[in-house]
Amino acid sequence: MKTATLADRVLAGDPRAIARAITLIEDEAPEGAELVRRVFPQTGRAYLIGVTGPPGAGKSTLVDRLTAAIRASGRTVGVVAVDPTSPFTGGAILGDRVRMQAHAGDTGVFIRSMATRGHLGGLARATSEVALVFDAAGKDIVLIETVGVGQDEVDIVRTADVSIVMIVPGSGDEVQALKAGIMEIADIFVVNKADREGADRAVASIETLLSLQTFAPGEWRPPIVKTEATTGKGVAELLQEIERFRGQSSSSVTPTGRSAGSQGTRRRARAEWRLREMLAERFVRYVERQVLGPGEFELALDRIAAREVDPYSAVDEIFARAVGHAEPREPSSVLDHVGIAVSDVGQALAFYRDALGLDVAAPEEVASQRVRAHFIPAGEAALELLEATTDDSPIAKYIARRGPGLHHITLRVDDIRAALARLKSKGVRLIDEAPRDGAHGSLVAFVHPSSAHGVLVELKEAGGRR
Ligand SMILES: Nc1nc2c(ncn2[C@@H]2O[C@H](COP(=O)(O)OP(=O)(O)OP(=O)(O)O)[C@@H](O)[C@H]2O)c(=O)[nH]1
Ligand SMILES: [Mg+2]
Repeated sequence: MKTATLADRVLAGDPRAIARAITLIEDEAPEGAELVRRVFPQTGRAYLIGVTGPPGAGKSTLVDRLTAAIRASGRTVGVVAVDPTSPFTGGAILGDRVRMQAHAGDTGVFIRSMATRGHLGGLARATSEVALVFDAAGKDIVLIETVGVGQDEVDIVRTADVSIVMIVPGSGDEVQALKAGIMEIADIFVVNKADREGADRAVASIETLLSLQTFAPGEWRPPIVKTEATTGKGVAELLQEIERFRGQSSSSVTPTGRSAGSQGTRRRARAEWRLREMLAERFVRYVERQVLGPGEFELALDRIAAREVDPYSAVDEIFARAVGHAEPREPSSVLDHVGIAVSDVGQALAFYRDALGLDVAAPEEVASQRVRAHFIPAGEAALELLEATTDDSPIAKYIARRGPGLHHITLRVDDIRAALARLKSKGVRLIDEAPRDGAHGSLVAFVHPSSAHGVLVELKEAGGRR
């Protein structure tokens, strides 16, 4: 009943209810979850703008400027800043007060900082839930400010409707941003503190990085906007680019990869990330409380630390106890076909086709190998009769050395590169270190018979997937 009232008040845009709701979410209180459940159907209207960049880049200053500019256009704003400030200095709260004063008396703006403490991996979720509350409360635009360090922060910004990556001149940040993998998430670059020396150099270095990529016609190419957040210079232009991106992404229906993903794609990504995280958390909590006895989790940690058990086996065991059976394993490789070298194809066909009654497909000439291959489907797999077409064919040489018979077996794998890497790490001798092109767009590679107990093993990744 209480939550119902709170939800109603949030939906009505009551600032005190919004503040209360955010606190519940921050505290990871069950009422917070209940509230999200209630308001969720009323959300999906707000536009999320993520701003990230190195500490002190001027994110808060810029977000303030954007807030004022957006307010000037008559729209309402919610701001959530994920503040890296130590919880002990109370910097986040202090910052809020200062910032709130700038918009004092304006009920169209709500600003809230979240300390990074206490959200073990749940920071991204907590932030997205705060955004949901703003959305439910009718805020048109939600601005999210995070420092661009750590996966959580990057995730937060990545799944915003538009991601703004901020860089400041002359501190080598351009390179740092690249390292942090932040470059890829930028829909718009901002070079802030443009009043400083080196702003054009920073723009040029981003340009250089962009020029290394190809953009399809019509694909969004991240623009670079120079700003001076302290004076507000460039903010109008930034807002224009945001609107331009919004226009383009809401109209594009097909996700074409990088940054050009439509708004729907972003929202789906946000939903996926939220669902996965919540599911994982719920499952782990269930395991800890319902499956494991008191102290068992800690015991498992001790045993792993002492190398008495490896983490994979520990997970296997706990998983099996939780769901009542072991996780069914996907077969990592399946038999595709068995290659048989034949010296007299007429006699071979007389046996396989006429005596055994198998169907033989029309032969296929493989010029590069100087062989003719007759495929004989046999259940899930097939037999492949290999007939030399010239005297110097590998099959002719094989028969001369060892006589007709089993030539190779072919195993189909999901990911041939991963399979080769695994084999190599186990000291297996490979004929092909890298896959080469096989028939029908497949990729193939051979394992040396000396490592496969006298059998030539071919690995094959079926074509058509990449
Ligand atoms: N010269 C100059 N200083 C700026 C500009 N923008 C912001 N600053 C200053 O840079 C400092 C940091 O600004 P903030 O907005 O707090 O930076 P931030 O990125 O939010 O910092 P954290 O949240 O602590 O990571 C402040 O002293 C700002 O006044 C600018 O365009 N030019
Ligand atoms: Mg800040």
